[in-house]
Amino acid sequence: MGIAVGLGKDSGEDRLARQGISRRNFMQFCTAVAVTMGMGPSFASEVAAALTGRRTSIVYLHAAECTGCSEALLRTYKPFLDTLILDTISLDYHETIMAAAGEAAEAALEQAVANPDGFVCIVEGAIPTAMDGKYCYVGGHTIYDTCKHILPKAQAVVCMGTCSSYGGIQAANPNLTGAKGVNDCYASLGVKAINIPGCPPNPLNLVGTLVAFLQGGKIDLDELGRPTQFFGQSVHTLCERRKHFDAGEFAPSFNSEEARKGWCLYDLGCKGPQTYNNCPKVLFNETNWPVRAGHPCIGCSEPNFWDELTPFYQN
Ligand code: FSX
Ligand code: SF4
Ligand code: F3S
Repeated sequence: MGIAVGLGKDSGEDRLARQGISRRNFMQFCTAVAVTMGMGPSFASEVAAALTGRRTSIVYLHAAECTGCSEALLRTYKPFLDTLILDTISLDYHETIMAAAGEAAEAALEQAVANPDGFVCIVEGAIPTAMDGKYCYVGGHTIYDTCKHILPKAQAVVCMGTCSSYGGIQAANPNLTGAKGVNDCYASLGVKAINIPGCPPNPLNLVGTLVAFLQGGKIDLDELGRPTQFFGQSVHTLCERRKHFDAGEFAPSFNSEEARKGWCLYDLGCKGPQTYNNCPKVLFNETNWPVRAGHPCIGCSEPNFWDELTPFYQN
């Protein structure tokens, strides 16, 4: 299977080859993205074309968070997702992984935002709004102000994780910092962020969203701002333990033979029926997902799950 575009000088494929990513591995990854997007494997060549075409400038901002979202993005078992991301997009500003620091980092941000070809802004973490946003300063500015200036200029804003999407744990009761999600904070400025919730979110949902953006198609969002192609079905609908739920077979404890045999974890607190995400289909690191590993879904991609879906466990 060939890569349709970007084969000129310093093409995406050249850049990947320099990083030791074979075409075979790359196409395997593109197939995983295609399947995540709900398309057949033949769509992989279009994913490859999108990822190896023009390098889109990305400004990646960190607000109030645990950085687990970036960890999920960079700690994939296939060695190449981080390389792929860094080499197929132009990650012009990312506070946790860029080499620049201090004034050089500030200059990198200004330069990226002034890019005449535009930029996509990814936000990770909630926006503290109490006390004029003083709970989160980066480079001498509150993240509230930084986002206020930058997000309206972006071609697209993507929220990576539940915190930037809806506030996450920072917004949990009593929410002393007044933490909010991006759309809650900036909708009045015309910002309409695409939300990729999950704590952490699945990196393939982010890559799939970027591919859809690069292809220029319309991204259908649900009423919570989530792309329906990734968040249109409940965890419960996609769950491999579902046949046991339907048969009334519920594991009595985490350590039971029934839990090991794959019986449903509903009686142990599983929130799969209230949670919309594609974890059972996409898996993390193409390896596993919470319920298969014997852990109930805690609803980590739903707004207010820390307050509304607790206690996470019943026993
Ligand atoms: Fe939130 Fe991301 Fe959870 Fe953590 O930064 S979605 S606390 S995994 O890392 O923002
Ligand atoms: Fe639904 Fe959870 Fe049972 Fe799976 S384990 S079938 S998601 S209740
Ligand atoms: Fe989160 Fe539930 Fe998936 S806890 S990772 S949405 S299985």
